[in-house]
Amino acid sequence: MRIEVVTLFPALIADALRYGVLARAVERGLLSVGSEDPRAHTEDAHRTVDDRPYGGGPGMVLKPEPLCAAIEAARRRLPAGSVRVALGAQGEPLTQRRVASLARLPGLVLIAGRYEGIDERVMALAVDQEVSIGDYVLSGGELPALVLIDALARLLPGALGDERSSAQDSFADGLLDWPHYTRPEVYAGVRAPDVLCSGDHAAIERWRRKQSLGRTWLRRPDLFNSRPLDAEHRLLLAEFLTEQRDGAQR
Ligand code: 9D3
Repeated sequence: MRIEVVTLFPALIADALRYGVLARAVERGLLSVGSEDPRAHTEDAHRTVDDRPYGGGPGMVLKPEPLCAAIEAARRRLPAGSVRVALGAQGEPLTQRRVASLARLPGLVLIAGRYEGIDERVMALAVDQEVSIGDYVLSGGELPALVLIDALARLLPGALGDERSSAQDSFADGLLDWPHYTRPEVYAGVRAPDVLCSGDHAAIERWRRKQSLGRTWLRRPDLFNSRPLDAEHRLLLAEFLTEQRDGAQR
């Protein structure tokens, strides 16, 4: 997959690609990420990329001309069928479903906004979709672009190595992860659950599914809105809640 990031801070993008799964995906040729700086497309002496909002008010707005020129320059480096995605607080929420759908594309232009935002005519003329990473206020679209790139890279075949599969991820099946433990068996006076040390793989799998369901029920009940519980899940959840209550009394 080819990605071009339109950003006033290209170094921020390049630095983040030097670590972990992202670095490996780039090294293996599964992912390539370039950037395009709107400032390189200015023509005035001050290299102006922003201006005061029509109608007044605080903050600045990204000017259309340099931004559109940068988006076009980025797009010319990408294959046909590439999509332009702006990262913006007014966008549709980023979900695993959207990540999976974007991961099938040959190329993406990611447009990171700064200041109060992007001139709306750019949104209409040069952007295909706008995506937000959640309901909190950030200072620009670069970190959200990196969040999206990270989530995309994990879905590219070969990016994770053989031992892990993105199909096993939390959210891939709509539930939170189960709790994880490693050695020592007793830490700070707390034992790891016996079942995990038992070698009984069926029992371990059942325990993990129960924990996943229970945690999702307690922490993210909203995830069940689009995923009704079947009879087996209801049984596991009832067990979880009973064990939890008994544990709390001890
Ligand atoms: C007057 C209100 N504005 C400032 C408080 C709204 C506003 C403008 C620009 C809020 C955030 C931003 C910059 N944010 C992003 O570019 C952004 C973002 C975010 O803030 N939250 C979640 N996802 C994203 S994606 C891009």
